[in-house]
Amino acid sequence: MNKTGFIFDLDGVIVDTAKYHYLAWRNLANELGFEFTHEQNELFKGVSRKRCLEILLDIGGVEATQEQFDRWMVEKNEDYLKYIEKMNASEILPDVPRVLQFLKERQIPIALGSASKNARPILEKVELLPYFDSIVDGNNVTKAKPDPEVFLIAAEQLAVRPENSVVFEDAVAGIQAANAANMLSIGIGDDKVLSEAKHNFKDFTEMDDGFLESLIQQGSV
Ligand code: B16
Ligand code: MG
Repeated sequence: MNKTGFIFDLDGVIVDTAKYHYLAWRNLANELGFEFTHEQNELFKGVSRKRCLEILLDIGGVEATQEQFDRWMVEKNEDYLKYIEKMNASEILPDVPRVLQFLKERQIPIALGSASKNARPILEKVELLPYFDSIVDGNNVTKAKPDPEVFLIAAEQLAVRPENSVVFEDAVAGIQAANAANMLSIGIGDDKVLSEAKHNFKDFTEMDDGFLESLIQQGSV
């Protein structure tokens, strides 16, 4: 019998840290003399910090030396961490604890698969860390989503096969990574944006226990 494993993205699936990333990137853009809009922030979802800064500097038409680039990466993250510091369990997205609890009660292995290098402190802040059997984040990968690396490592750590893994993702690159890993991709958010996902939900409130049970069964044959 093959076990099913569940892999959760962090930002946009478990918590909405995109708003804090936005504030920190906007502060940096303003300091460099240009505007950064909510719409532009959409391009940053699921994208590594380094790639985000490259895109930001492109938007502003700013050329940076390596030393400036490195300094702005640190500056943005220090600013972001000031917002994260104030987070608590009230910021968990709707019904995430119900789903985690449902899986935990059935002893289903659970991993995090995130691009963020701040994943662990965020999970600690919102008191969800104990649910996770494995954390794979920006500190453990060499290739960013849509490369499947992050999810393949997560499945390996859970000792489940990729084809028996379920991935919850809010970013196009994340859905592509899950599909490339031969996992079952579930889009959380706008189904038009996440049209490559196998299933789509606006959020976890739309996902009932029967559906979760069917996901568990898909790997256990
Ligand atoms: P950090 P996810 C991603 O998280 C965010 O969506 C993305 O906007 C961010 O740039 C990236 O993490 C890196 O985050 O600066 O904290 O290392 O959606 O993959 O959980
Ligand atoms: Mg995300």
